[in-house]
Amino acid sequence: MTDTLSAPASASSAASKYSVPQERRIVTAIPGPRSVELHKRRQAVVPVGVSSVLPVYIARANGAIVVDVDGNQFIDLGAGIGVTTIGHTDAAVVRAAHEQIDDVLHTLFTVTPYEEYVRVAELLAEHTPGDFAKKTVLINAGAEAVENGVKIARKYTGRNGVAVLDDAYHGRTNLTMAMNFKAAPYATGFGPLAGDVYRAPNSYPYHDGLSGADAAKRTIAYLEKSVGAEDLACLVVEPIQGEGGFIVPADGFLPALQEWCTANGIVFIADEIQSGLARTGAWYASEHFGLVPDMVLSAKGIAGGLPLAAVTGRAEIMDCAQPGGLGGTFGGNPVAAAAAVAVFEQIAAGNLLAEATRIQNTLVPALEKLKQKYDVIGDIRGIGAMIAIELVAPGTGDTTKEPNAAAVSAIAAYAAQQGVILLTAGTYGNVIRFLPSLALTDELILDAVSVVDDALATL
Ligand code: PLZ
Repeated sequence: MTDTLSAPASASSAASKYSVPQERRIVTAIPGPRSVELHKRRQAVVPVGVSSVLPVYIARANGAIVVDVDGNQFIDLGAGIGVTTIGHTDAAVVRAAHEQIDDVLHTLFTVTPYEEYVRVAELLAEHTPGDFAKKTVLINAGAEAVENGVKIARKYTGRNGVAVLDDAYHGRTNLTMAMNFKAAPYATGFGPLAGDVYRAPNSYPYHDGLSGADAAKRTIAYLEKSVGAEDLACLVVEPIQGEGGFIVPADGFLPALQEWCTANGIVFIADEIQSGLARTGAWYASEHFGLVPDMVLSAKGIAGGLPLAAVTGRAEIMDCAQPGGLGGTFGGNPVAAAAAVAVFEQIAAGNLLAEATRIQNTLVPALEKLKQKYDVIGDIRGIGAMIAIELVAPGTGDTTKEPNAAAVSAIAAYAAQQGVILLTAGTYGNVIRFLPSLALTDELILDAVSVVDDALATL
């Protein structure tokens, strides 16, 4: 267990607490010689299906900076796809994990339990939206949280149907690959896919121009016609879609869907695996939309980089599963759970929700300036430390908004050479997402945006 806290992790106020200087520094070609060597070894023993965005091999990471084996320092605007939300190797998280390692590494909670699991469940009950009794099952990864959420919703409702939205991403397991919008690369050739999954139209304001109410009407009409509410166990939504390209739905869209779910006995599940845990300036992004989901799925940032995921839901729903029906060998591992407790404590003690808002307030105006200069930037959107730009073909921003995936690839490649790690996203691969850790200083934000500016200028 974590006991005492160190100084709060306020990024802007205490730069000196970092063990790695918070600056980018490129000292070799990218990738450097040692990375090239490691990549050769990897290619002999790791299948091509496991690809890497940038084949630089990382030796150390701290705050918002990763250091590769050749000594290059990168500004990390991906945070391991939204995992190291409170910063790489946050001191309090590392200390909590170390202490736990000395005490006990594993018992299996379903054989002989331990306090850390219970504490994480208490913290999730406290910080997920909704003022009612909640219970949590801990598992290892996001996809497993989705699997468990669906399985519990099916048992609770006695129904089979699972509704998801266009542009959604929910994982790489058999059920979740059927829930993703994109077949390639996630499902191509990996069938047969799970049945009883129904995909419905989304709210994507930049492209559909619909109000939230109209978009919800369309989604609901589609589901009522193509499945029927009485056959749906759950509707699973990402409050802000992650892999889909940080799509923020129009106001009122999600609350209307939730209202329809409640009226029809459908479990409303918020997949907050990417959007949750302080990412958007709230504990959970659902709060921005006034949503109180029946079930909330957490993973990624919850344990500061250790593997942990959670399904938190209304007690009466969660308790429908029979004893022995939920679990798994490593679910809620003591070290991961102790790290998660420290993450929750650091977010509260360091007022880190405000850091996400600070990042938005620095990053968005800087991107707006780029949008004035370059007409390939069609849209800037997102909340907190979850901001994206959508790139369109020149001259189409006010008309057809043609996806410009080539520009995205060129910008990401250029940025990597200059020491900035950028993640791409979007159904058409034409979105750059800024998903940094909350430790990212304003100085680093402006430095990274200047690199993106240069990249755009070279297009
Ligand atoms: N739900 C909303 O974002 C994971 C995928 C990385 P796991 N997104 C990153 C990759 O290429 O595999 C994600 C998500 C949302 C579910 C998941 C799945 O979480 O921990 O990767 O299983």
